[in-house]
Amino acid sequence: MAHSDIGLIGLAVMGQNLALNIADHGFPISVYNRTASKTEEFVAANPATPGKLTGCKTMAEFAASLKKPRKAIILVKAGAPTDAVIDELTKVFEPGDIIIDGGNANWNDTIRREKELKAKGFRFVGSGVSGGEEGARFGPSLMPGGDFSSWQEIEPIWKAVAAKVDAKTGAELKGAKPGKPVTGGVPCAAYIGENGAGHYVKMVHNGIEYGDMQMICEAYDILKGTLGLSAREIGDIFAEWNTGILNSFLVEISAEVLRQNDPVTGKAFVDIVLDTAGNKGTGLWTSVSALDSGVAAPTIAEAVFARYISAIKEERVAASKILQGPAKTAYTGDKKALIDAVRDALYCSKICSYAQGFQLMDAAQKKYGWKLNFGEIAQIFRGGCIIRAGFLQKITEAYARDPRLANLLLDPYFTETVQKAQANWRKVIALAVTEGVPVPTLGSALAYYDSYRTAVLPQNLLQGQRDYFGAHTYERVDAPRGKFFHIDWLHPQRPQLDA
Ligand code: NBP
Repeated sequence: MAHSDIGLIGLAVMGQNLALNIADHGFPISVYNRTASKTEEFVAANPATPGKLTGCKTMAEFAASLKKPRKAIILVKAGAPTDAVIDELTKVFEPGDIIIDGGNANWNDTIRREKELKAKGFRFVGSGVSGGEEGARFGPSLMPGGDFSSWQEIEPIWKAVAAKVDAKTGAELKGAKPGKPVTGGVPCAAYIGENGAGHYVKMVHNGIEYGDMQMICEAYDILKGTLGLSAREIGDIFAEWNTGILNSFLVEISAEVLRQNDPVTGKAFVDIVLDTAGNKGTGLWTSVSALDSGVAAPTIAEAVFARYISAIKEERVAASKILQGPAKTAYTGDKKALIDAVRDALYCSKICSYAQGFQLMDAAQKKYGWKLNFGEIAQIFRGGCIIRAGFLQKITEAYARDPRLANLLLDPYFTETVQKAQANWRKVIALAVTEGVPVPTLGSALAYYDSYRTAVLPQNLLQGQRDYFGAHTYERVDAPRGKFFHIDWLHPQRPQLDA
């Protein structure tokens, strides 16, 4: 029997599409699903893929069908199901074989699994897979982390199936069809780092995605709330923005969603969608990681909170009958100028949100000893994934200019862009606040920018408060950093050096 190059476990949406993508690139692949009927149906529905699809009824059959060292991708629900599948694989695999988790695992789980599997002689890769169903089918963004020798084994497959971008412009190469994948270009797949690095970067990608989505929603809300524009009119504005610096998958699909009519009532589709958002937890993980790491990522966290507050619909409806906002006023200024200002506010806020995400990854690499290549990470985000956007090329270029850039805002391109656009950004936030339109992410991004660019923040007073009630000590502007003082608040004329 001819052996498969690789195997895949878990034939739900992601697994089926990734398996077909791998097979389309000519790699023979074995597939296994806990519910065997799904395997049979899947193989029967795809009889003539360029790389042979082999359906397996048992784990033992699956292991026996693979070339050695065996490679298996797990695409099942994250958490306990992934542990269960790993456990079963270790019973049929041999030391040296490679187990790859392509699910949305928490990076801490990936670090734990890698350690446990290494002790048993297995190699483990935690690979972020971004792009949803379509990305998995025609080119996802892939963020593998783990043992480097495993990466060398899977690299040809990862680079073949990943999305591709133009080497110069960074634009995604499109047009893949079943059996006809795109060729050429730079693959959106690169080794990220050891153990949990791939899943960590994928998680931050998702946190950034939360921020992008919410910021676009706030831009829509401002245009609706201040100019009274219809969903279709805002859709047209977004479609135009998508041809410029805001060019991105999320702006593109937002335009389409806004221009869509509800098939039942004929009304604008968004006007019949209930305004309560769910989440699957990766934005929460990103925010918790930021808080744990002592990194300011307020825009990403605000995007998570915005979903939470949206979810308490009944409470908000009740509150809306009690709590008054400002009286609505008709906008009397230049409408075109305001639309341009909202575009600028969105772009500046996006820069701040990404600056936060990249600072978070920087803190993680220091904590875990990873060596992250931020220019390459921005390049990987350019194709296949949900946050793909023209502006990521600017990030790649910024890190090419300075791989140790402390904050994206300090790169000359971003410094100048925000400098030029900040008057518009401030005008939009001021208008939103005056009109009572909530802008948690756009507003927090501006507060982040103002905090980051401010040499003296009011935390001098805060340290005074802390020293007063808790003897937490303070540093002085006229003493070296690291020397701590305390005032005896009962006799405040006698400052003391804290021992
Ligand atoms: P799901 O996350 O819905 O998982 C369904 C699969 O898990 C089925 O194949 C199911 O088998 C299998 N499974 C479960 Br549940 N418990 C199992 C167990 N104890 N042992 C063996 N198999 C088990 O699938 P998905 O939406 O395709 O996502 C797969 C992974 O990819 C997840 O980690 C997800 O977070 C991640 N991801 C998803 C997306 C997306 O857009 N959906 C994007 C990026 C990453 P069964 O058929 O026997 O029930």
